Amino acid sequence: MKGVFTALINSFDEKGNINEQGLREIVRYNIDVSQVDGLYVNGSTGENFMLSPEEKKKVFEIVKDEAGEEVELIAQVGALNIFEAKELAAYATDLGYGALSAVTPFYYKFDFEEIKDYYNSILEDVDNQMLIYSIPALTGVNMDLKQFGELFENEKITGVKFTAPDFFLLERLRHAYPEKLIFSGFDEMLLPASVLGIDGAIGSTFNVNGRKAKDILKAVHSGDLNEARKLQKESNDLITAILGNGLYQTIKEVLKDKGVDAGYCRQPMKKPNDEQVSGAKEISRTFLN
Ligand code: NAY
Repeated sequence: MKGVFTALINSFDEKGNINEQGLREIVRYNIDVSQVDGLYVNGSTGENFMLSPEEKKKVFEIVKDEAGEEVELIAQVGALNIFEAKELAAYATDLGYGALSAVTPFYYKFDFEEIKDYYNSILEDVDNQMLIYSIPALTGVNMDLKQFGELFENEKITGVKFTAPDFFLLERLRHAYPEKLIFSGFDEMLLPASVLGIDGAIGSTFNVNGRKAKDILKAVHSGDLNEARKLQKESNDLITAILGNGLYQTIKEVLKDKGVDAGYCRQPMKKPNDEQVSGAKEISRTFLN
């Protein structure tokens, strides 16, 4: 479980139903063209929190069927309904997912004891490893070094997907828990995170820019920081353009420009307007040739 993992985008048809063929094509593009080391399935980028439990299972199934053993697979199973989270954890484990991940419980202001209980409960009946999915900007849940340490006391919790621009905490975590896996979650900050010794990265833009992300990690590991800076600058030009044109819509439209049936987002996310469609085509041709 190391390297560059794509936070897999999902494909829906115009009515919002899962587009199985499109999802398969997205998986293939990530493996064959973006050449990532693994896929993070049913995360934020997969529009997970707008899916029913049955749809989440269907996505786990399709992705596993298409990817087989070609790349590592992480199943994001976090849900406010603890029974659902446990069921999804068992389901993905039976399918052969190499790791689970669960977003910190959100919306209600759960205290830390409740958060700890959530992770321990998800894991109690399942034989798999878990990466905590920490994304304070979207969940409002900020955990400190000591709290991560308490969660890590459960041996099945083998690491964290760290989606926060907090390099102080990232360094402290790396230093305090050298045996735990740390995946950084902001693609635009891959270089500074990798200098601090992360094990890998999980990101949305790797759907289309996975190879360059791998090259950034390679450059850092070989000590070529000038090359790493150049590649991060190029990636950030792309990421700036994607964010300015609408994140998920643009990734899908870029994939379509590459011949992948990436479909649409699910309501309440909007369909892209004409300007976004042409903007995405330009991004595809300017930055991703
Ligand atoms: C997920 O579960 O899909 C992720 O967390 C992916 C991580 C992304 N974070 C968010 C908030 O979307 O890849 C990043 C992000 O899209 C990228 O860095 C651009 O800001």
